[in-house]
Amino acid sequence: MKSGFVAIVGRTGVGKSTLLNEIVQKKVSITSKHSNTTRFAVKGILNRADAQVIFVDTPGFHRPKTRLGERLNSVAGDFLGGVDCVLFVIDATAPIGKGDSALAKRVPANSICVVNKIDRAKPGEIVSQLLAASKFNFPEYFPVSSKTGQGVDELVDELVRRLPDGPRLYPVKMVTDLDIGTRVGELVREQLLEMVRDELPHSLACQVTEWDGSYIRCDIFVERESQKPIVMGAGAQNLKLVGTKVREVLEDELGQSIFLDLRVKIAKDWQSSDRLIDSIGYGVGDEY
Ligand SMILES: Nc1nc2c(ncn2[C@@H]2O[C@H](COP(=O)(O)OP(=O)(O)OP(=O)(O)O)[C@@H](O)[C@H]2O)c(=O)[nH]1
Ligand SMILES: [Mg+2]
Repeated sequence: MKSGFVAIVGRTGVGKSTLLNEIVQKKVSITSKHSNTTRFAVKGILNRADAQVIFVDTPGFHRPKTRLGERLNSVAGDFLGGVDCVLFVIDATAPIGKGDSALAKRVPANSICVVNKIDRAKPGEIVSQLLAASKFNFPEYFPVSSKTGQGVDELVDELVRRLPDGPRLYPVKMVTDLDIGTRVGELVREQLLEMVRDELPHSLACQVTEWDGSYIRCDIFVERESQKPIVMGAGAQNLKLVGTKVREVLEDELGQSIFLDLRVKIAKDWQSSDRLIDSIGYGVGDEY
């Protein structure tokens, strides 16, 4: 039996959370086309007959513009060491940038470089990207698609080979460490992220504040009064749509009917306030 921790790090938007979900075959970490989607470390646990691998999805590295951004980078920085293996993820469809190169210098020398999104790249482009990434001198490179699953099994097999002998560290049925309340807040945020654009994705925060039997109240925070009607949509249609979609997922998962009460509130400029970021629970490092 082998067991251990694997951190997934990389620039924002390269597909770290999508990769984690593909590996554990469940949406444990939300994804979106916007930058800085992941706001805290999310564990996804893969149980195999021969191994338990605890993956830690991290916020994407980026040039921070807010206090939240600084804290997200810092959380991701916490996972560059102290784990059994680091997956350094880059995007096959975007040029390797300064951010990738800076991060490549910070990850352990034995990290595995994952070139993701190969479903969107031509074979020649994948080869060029692998060649370009070879300057980082990692011992191994895996081209994968987190969307189609191509190459993912090979990557996981190699990770298992690398892990030390050890017992399972988490119950075999556990797929994530996220408590259900946090998960509901994240599912609501993921649905909202599908509907909004410009600066709004960054201004959104979701938090479950009450859970009583089948009643769940989730507060949706925006930073300014003007953002409130955009999030709600005409006749609160956005909230209705979000509520329906999240309820479907939850009822399926929990096997009971639920009532999801979504309320939009203002937490003025919360991204710049340590106190508000703390109270929502983002940008917090995790003990593993
Ligand atoms: N075509 C394609 N799209 C992908 C793949 N992996 C991720 N994506 C898309 O890329 C976007 C970003 O994916 P995420 O998984 O949220 O990226 P992330 O690295 O976790 O981003 P942060 O949490 O902001 O750091 C989403 O629109 C995904 O659907 C892939 O293998 N192929
Ligand atoms: Mg993510």
